[in-house]
Amino acid sequence: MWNDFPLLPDNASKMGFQIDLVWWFLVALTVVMTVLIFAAVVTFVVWFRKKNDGRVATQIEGSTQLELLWSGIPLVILMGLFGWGTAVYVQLMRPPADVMDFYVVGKQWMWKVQHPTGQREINTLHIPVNKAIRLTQTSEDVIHSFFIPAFRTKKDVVPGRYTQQWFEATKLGTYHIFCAEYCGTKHSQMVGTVTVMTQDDYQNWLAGVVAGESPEETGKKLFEGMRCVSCHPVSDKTTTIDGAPARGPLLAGIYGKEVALKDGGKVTVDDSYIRESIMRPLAKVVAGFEPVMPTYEGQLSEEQIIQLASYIKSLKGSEENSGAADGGAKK
Ligand SMILES: [Cu+2]
Repeated sequence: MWNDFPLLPDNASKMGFQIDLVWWFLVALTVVMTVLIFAAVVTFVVWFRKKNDGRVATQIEGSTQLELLWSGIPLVILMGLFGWGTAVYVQLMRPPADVMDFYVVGKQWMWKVQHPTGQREINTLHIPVNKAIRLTQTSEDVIHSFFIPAFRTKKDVVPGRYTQQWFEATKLGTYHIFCAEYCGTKHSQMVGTVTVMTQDDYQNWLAGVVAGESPEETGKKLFEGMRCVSCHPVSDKTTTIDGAPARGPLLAGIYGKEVALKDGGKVTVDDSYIRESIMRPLAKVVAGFEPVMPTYEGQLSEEQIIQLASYIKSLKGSEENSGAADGGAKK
């Protein structure tokens, strides 16, 4: 019967054990301290109960040794815990280089997922085992939170920005996806499953789903359809496809680089910056260009913005020209 109510959910991810260890240590520390404190309270209540035996209270002036001891020991334990927790957190924030990029869009009340190869699914997520998976997530309406208890990962899904989380499943099986941020009347039904498959099964699964286009391919079409190409060069040229001088920065090879801004600041080109530049182009104008780009707010869905960003990410610049877009800022 107790197996029906496990203390912790299944642990099916690479980081799960380390996260659990920190958690168990915290629980154990809390239990030990609580027991010690309550034992002391009860003992002293009984031991020092007022008795009519004529004893007079003595004044105690404090003890430097004791003070040092009961400040020093907790300091060491808590700083250790801080260092340990930080080390695990840093790993959780830094996916390995060969990570697979999935996109998640939350909306009331469903999860829309797109695979790197273009397949889409709703409220289910199929992934290969022993492969690092990164989710880039955003919301079409309110704040949601994408939570896979078995992987010990959870990250808020926020409208107007991208959040990311990564995990590597280590155990085949099907696990719960929950929305962990109250998001309206059907919040409790905003659930799904993640299915961890062998590499072969995953390939078969992909083959069985109508792939559609990859985010990059759709992004390319959008980029041309929305006439982004009439201002932004996409190959290593300083002119647009029409041969006119570029009114916007060269996009080839720009992803992941730091660019200098008109106002003297700097920004690293990532999905968030691309999103901001599409929706609020005047917020951070690249040095050397005029603030002439119109906003595309209301004209693109979150999925389309993700597709545009994936396309821009896929544009590789050649070495000698890759500094042209960023005014020579460091690579
Ligand atoms: Cu939700």
